[in-house]
Amino acid sequence: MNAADHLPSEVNVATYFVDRNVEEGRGSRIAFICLGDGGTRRLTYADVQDLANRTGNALLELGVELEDRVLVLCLDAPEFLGAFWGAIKIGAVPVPVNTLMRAQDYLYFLDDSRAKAAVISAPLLSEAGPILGQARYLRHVLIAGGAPKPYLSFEDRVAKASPKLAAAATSRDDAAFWLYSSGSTGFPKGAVHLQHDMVVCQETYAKQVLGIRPTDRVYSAAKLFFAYGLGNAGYFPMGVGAESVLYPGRPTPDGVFDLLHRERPTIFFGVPTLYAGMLAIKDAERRWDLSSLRLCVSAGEALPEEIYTRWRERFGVEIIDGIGTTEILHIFLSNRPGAVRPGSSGLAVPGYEAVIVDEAGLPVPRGEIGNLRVNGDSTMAYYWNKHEKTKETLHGPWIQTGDKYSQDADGYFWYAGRADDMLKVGGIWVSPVEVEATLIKHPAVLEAAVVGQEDEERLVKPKAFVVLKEPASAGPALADELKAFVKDKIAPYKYPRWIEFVAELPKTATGKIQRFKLRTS
Ligand code: 3UK
Repeated sequence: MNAADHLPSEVNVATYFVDRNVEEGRGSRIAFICLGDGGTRRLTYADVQDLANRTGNALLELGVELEDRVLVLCLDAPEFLGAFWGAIKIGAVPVPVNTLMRAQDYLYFLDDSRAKAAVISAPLLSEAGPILGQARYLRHVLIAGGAPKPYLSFEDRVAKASPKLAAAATSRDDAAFWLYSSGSTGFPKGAVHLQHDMVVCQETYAKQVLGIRPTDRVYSAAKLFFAYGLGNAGYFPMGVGAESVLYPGRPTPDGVFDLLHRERPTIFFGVPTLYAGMLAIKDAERRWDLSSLRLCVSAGEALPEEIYTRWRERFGVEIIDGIGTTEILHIFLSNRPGAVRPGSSGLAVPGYEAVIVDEAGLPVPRGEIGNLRVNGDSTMAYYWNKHEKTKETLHGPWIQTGDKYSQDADGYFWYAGRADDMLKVGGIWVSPVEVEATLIKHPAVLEAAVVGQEDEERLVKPKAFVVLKEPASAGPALADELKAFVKDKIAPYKYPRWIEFVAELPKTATGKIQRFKLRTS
């Protein structure tokens, strides 16, 4: 799908996803069911419009202007919706960021994006608070859910702001929002998405693969700050006036079963690690009623065939595996409901083309492994301030995803690993280089190499090979200490699940660690 053929040149995407629901008579329908410690809050489509308008006006009053970035460090709660859609409606650019990161990561996001304002959920302030004073361009911080001094209260500002707001006259090709994507080396890259990108994902994957409709109620365990969750729980249901259940807490297997049982969604979006964790619960199919589900979706990393089969046997519903990236915004290769080829990533989503190319960019013969390239109109415009990375990634209308793939005789795509050393752990990026750099900070460690290793569910987790300064100190106690050390220093999900002490690491003649020699899977 080419957005230019479907959208007028002047578009503000908040009008499409927020205002249109009210204009078309869906104002009194439920849009979001926001679960939380203080009870459940239901927002109608009119409430979402009111919240977006007021938040947009509150940002305008603080001096946020067209094209200014607004950091969105929010849980899956109303403030995310207000900040995201309010910023877009005034032509500013929301930048949702991962709520599992550490203070130094937030300082980088703030300085790299030059965000003038930030909206932060109160529980995340303990991590981000210490660096807010150091951010060079940040002028205003709105805290939702209780603002300690000197911060502004999101709720107070929003309550006082006008509920009337005309959308800024942005073009179809103006920046609408950014999402950060991590690489194996260097800092995360801000993928700049345009006003039309969410509309493209809505019209292609959401409508044509999921067949999303107004009677659906969705729940996504992947949070709104991920490109995956933003579509699943945010703009997909909004695009058709459906309902979305938002839960601000951590999605544990038990907790998710409870939620599915109680809230009765029709579509559930998860990641393979979560499906594996849920399958590990004995008698789950007798303890919880999942009969409301018409579809389950998996993305973030490849879904092993075994998980697909066991889930269908026990819960009677299929898991549709599809691959998406932050740069392409959502899923572009996917299985189809009723026509799943277990273990594969399926076929190209209508509106996208995919090819597998060699190192010279030429198509490889059918059946051979090569680099995946995708052509579709939801692809980012570029990486912010990362011109070289942009050129390596974008090739005219095509984007190289960094994945190795092959295609079978029927055209199905099969994942064959990454072209770089990056790991997907529970659907979230882990850079081996960052974990190694952290391990080396421990006084006992001389050198470290981190690779992916499959666990008993065939899902990849980080494993560290460590050379000690004093080899005699090797043992389970030191291994535990190193794991805790990494958890304390960087985002905890990145810690190595296994540590193997070795005498030396395989290296090239120039001293570069050969991670591929340490990989067993
Ligand atoms: C890997 C998969 C095999 C692959 C995402 C759905 O995961 C998303 O975006 P990210 O930018 O990561 C992208 C990378 O993750 N991957 C994702 N899904 C699969 N590998 N099978 C899969 N089904 O390496 C890809 O390049 O975090 C997922 C929707 C939107 C997204 N952004």
